Amino acid sequence: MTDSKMINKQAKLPAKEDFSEWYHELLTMAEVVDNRYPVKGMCVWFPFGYAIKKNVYAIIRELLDPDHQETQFPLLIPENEFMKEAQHIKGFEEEVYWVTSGGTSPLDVKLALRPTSETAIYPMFKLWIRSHADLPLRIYQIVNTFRYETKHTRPLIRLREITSFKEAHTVHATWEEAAGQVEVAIARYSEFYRRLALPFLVSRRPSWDKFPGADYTTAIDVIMPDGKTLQVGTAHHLGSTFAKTYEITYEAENGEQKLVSQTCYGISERCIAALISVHGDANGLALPWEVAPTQVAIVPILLGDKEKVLAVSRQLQDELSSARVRVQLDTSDDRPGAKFYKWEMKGVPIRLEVGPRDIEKGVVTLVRRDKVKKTVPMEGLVQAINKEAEELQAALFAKAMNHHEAMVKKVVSIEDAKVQTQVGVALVPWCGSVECGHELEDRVEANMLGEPQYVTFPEAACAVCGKMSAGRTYMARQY
Ligand code: 5CA
Ligand code: ZN
Repeated sequence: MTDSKMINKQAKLPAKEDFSEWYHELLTMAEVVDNRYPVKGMCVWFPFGYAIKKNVYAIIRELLDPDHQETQFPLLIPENEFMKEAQHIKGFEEEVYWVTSGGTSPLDVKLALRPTSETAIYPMFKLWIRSHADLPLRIYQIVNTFRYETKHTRPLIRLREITSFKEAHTVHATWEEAAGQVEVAIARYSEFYRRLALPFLVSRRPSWDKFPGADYTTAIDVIMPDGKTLQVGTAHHLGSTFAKTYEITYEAENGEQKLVSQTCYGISERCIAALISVHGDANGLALPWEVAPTQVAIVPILLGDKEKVLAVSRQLQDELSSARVRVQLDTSDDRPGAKFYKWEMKGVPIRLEVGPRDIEKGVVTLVRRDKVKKTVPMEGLVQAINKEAEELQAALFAKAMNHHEAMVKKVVSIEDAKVQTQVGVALVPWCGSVECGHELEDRVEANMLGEPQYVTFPEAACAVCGKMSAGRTYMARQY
């Protein structure tokens, strides 16, 4: 099923140290996405990659569904609605694809392909929201969006068609309540990335890098193997900017008409880019149990009584699938070595090898994707596998966390920040002024991710002006 004949299986993966090449090759060899589609910035999901995506987005849905409603809005946005919010237009106008004709007839009103859906959704919010009883309102959709990106495009990382844009939009009676929702969003995203065993940074983007139209933006970044950061989620406090533009008001309990406060927060398939990049290794993908399309691969070692080996393998397969484990029995003609290689490439968390001698002893050989190898009794196999899956999750996280921690260094000067951002993330004392911020970015030649959230620091001298403050900023080269 996942063993398609689309790709040459003999090829060897480049070293992970050559991150960019490794990443591109791996996406093809493991059959995640095919980048050969003849439109720049648009990729095809292989069925196997799509299965990973479904499992990953099932977690997002599970985390949002208790208090958000899933919905779907149209892809096309009329020019007059799109052009209403000035800051938003300024942020996106160079990135919008336009539909200008229907067949051979020019359209009266041009239609934008959504780069994100504020301007599609908020005119409808105006119609939906009447009174305080309609608030808070929390919706989300998972859709494709289009951005005419001019920076170098990369599969899953910088796309012109983002196929899996999860955007949540919430509406509140007060600014404070909306601020609380931003915290909720970050908490949900944090839980999401923990379940993917991925460490991350949370920071408040500097004012010049916030979402167009937002009061502020809080972002989540993952540190990639090459030390550059990937923004894998953002939550924006929109204040009443869009409420003013789209006249979204509600009747308060005292009868007064008031402007709403809003938030929006988004995640794209960049989360899968991070998952692949952080956990993958020289042998291919390494997928956390929860998102692996195949969780256990059984490889029969066909020596001696082959029928017996196959029969026992099938029995184990049945036992595992009745325990809701996603299991595949590999009965292809490949030699065992080729099968091991293939399942490792696909990131399968656990491989079971079943041979005649094991059967005699009532055991199987269990090999985890992190190379831990054990002999386990067939009796109680399901429990043993669940335990190994948990340990593997912890091991993946610990390995990722080691890398993450090694990648972040505190520095005191611009020179040290410059050195550190060549290899990772620098934590730099910053007084918080816009002037010092710009000067930092210019002289360090890296981006400011902004102020770390949920941590405090002792006073230190701003790396630019020397003023003492408790302020800090992360700096990094960004994808
Ligand atoms: N409306 C808001 C919140 S839904 C919004 O559009 N925010 S955003 O512009 O920050 O995008 C949300 C997330 O999508 C980003 O944090 C980033 O992780 C991801 N993203 C943005 N542009 C791209 C792109 N070209 N390709 C892949 N992912 C992208
Ligand atoms: Zn300063």
